[in-house]
Amino acid sequence: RYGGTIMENFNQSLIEINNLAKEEMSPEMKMKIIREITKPYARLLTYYECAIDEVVTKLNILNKEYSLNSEQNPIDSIKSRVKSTESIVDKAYKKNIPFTIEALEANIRDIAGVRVICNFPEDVYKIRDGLLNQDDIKLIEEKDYIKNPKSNGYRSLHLIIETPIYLSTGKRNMIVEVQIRTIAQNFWAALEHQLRYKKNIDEKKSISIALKLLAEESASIDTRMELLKNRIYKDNKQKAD
Ligand code: 0O2
Repeated sequence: RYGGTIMENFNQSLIEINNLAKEEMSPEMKMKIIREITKPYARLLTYYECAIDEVVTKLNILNKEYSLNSEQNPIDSIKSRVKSTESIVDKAYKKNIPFTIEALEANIRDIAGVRVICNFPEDVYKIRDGLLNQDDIKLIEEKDYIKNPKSNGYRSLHLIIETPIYLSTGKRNMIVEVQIRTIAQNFWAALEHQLRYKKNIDEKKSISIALKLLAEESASIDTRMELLKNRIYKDNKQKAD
């Protein structure tokens, strides 16, 4: 797909890298992998950026349409990113994925990531349904960490979807990971993510318990806020009728 001698050289260096024993991964080697992988990967990165643009447009349209119907925006904000090459190399190395463009594309499904922050829990599923109802979106996998939170308390709805981008040469299907969660779930996840990278903590166990309790408290706030919102809207609707 990428053709020519660059690809042949690239594949040769990848074979060399793949032949290395795990313990031989030095910082210099990591930099070599990053450099070798960058050229052919740049084209792929652009395709992932295009796929993100497609998905974000779809989400913005849904948000506008839902607000027309109900005077409420289900989406607070949307963030997106293409995974850095360094993170890709780290993930591939950890999961024993060969360092070839084809293998990376087939096995790392969060190279393109879109995070949708919703106001209320029911908005998460509204956005999910609105997105998956579209003809050109194919659901590959769904992980519902809201209905089934992770053992540390993490809550979020993850969708791995396939979406087409239209190039001058034709259609190309791309994989995008969409994480949908509430403001409260996002607040918790962002702080937990920061704390997770703090090494050498003495009270690891009690901190994990505290984080889990905080996740449960914020889930309870989400539920109560949603009940309140539904009361307010019901009240307003009755007055209008
Ligand atoms: P980053 O830097 O956020 O991109 P997979 O991606 O399917 O190979 P996994 O772990 O089975 O790996 O996927 P899963 O469970 O869907 O989680 C993928 C992403 O969800 C993570 O990406 C995080 O963004 C987020 N996530 C999952 N669990 C947690 C958690 O406990 N706390 C927080 N804060 N975020 C979480 P990456 O690749 O870890 O990193």
